Amino acid sequence: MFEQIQAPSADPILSLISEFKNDARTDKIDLGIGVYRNDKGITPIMAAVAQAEQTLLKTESTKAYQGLVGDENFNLAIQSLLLGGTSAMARASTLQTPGASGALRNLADLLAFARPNATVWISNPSYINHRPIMLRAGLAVQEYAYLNPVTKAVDETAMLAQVAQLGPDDVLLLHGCCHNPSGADLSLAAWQRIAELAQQRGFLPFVDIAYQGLGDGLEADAQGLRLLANAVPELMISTSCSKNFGLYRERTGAAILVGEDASHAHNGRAKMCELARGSYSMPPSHGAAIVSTILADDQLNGLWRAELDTMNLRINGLRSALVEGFRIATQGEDYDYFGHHKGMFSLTGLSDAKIARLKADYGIYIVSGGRVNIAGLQLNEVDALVAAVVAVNR
Ligand code: PLP
Ligand code: TYF
Repeated sequence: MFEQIQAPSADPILSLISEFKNDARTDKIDLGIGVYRNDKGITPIMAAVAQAEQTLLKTESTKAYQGLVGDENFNLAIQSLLLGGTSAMARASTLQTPGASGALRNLADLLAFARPNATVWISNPSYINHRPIMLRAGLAVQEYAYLNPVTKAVDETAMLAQVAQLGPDDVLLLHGCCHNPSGADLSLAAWQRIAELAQQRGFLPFVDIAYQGLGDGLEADAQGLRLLANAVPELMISTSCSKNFGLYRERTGAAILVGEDASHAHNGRAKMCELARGSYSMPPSHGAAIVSTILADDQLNGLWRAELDTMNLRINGLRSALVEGFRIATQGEDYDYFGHHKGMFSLTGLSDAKIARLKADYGIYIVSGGRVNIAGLQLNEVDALVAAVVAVNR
C-alpha cells in the first residue's frame, strides 16, 4: 500500500528550518518560522514559565489521565485573559486543546457536525494551515479580500463589502490580532462593522488569536475580539499559548465557544470532547499546567506580563529601526509599513525570485510569499537586511 503514496510537497515554512541550519555562512539571517528570539538570538524559556515548572515539579503528584476537557483552571484562566470584562464570559465554555491548531480542528469538526454545509471564509492571505485544517474537516473554504498589496494595509472597504454578502451558512474566520502573514490588523471601526453585519446577516464569526500580547499589549490586542463577543449571539475562538508564553512545543491552546446562553456553549464543548475522542482524545497537560500556575499567582503573573512587554518592546524597536534604516537608504517612505504592522510578521511583497536572490547572495531566509519574521531579527542585522532588500528591489 505505502508504495502508492508519493512524498507530499513540504511545508514552505518548516522546510526553511533545515535549509537555514545547513547553510555554512556565519552572517546568515533567519526570518522564516514564527518564533520569537531575544537579543541574543535565542528563543528562551520565559522566567515565569521556568518558575512555574519548578513549582509543578514539587507539587504535581500524578500523571494519571486528566479527562477530555483538560485543566479546568487553565480553561477558565485563558477564557478570562481573552474575554475578561465582557458579557460573553457568562455564556462561554472553554476546552483545552493541543495548541491553537488543535482548537482550529476541533472547532472545524464541530462546524462540520452542526453546519455541514458551511463555507469558511479565510482572509487573502491567511495563516498557512487555515485552509488545510478546514478542508480536512470537510468544510468548504473561500477567501475574502484582505490585504491591499500596495499600501500593505487592510483593504477594509473591499473586505466589508464582501462580508456584507455573507449569510447563515457562512463562517467568517478572522485573526484576533497580529495577522499572520501580513502584520496588517483591522481597525476597531471594522470590528464594529463586522459585529453589526454578523447580527444582521446571521453568519458565524470565528476568531483565531495566536499572538495576544505581542501587538499593542494583552488588553489592546483583545479589544476587537471583546467588542465582537459582547455583540454577537454566537462566536468561536481558537487561541494559542505558543507565542505569548513561549510554549510552542508543549502544544498549549484552547477552543472557546460563546453561545446564546451558557447551556448552548457547554453542549457545544461536550460535543467537541466527543469529536476529540475520535482523534487525540485528551490534550497534553504540561503546558496548560504551567499557564494555569502562572495566571493563578500574582508574582508569576506580574513576571510573565513584564517579560511579554519586553518581547513586545524588542519587536517594536526592530520595527522602528527598519523604518529608519529604509528611510535613510531610500530617502523615501516606501517601507514605513514595517512601523504600521503589528506582531511578529510583515508581508513584504517580495517576489519569489527576489527571495531566492536574498537567500543565495545574502544568506537571508524569507518564507516564499514574502513574509518576514521580525521577531527573529537582531538589531545588528537591520543594516544588512535593509541593504540587501534595497539591492534586490533596485
Ligand atoms: N493560528 C495562527 C494565526 C498562527 O499563526 C498559528 C501558529 O503560530 C497557529 C494558529 C497555531 O498555533 P499553535 O502552535 O498553538 O498550534
Ligand atoms: O506561521 C508560523 O510561522 C507559525 C509556526 O505548519 C508554524 O505559525 C508554521 C508552519 C506550520 C505550523 C506552525
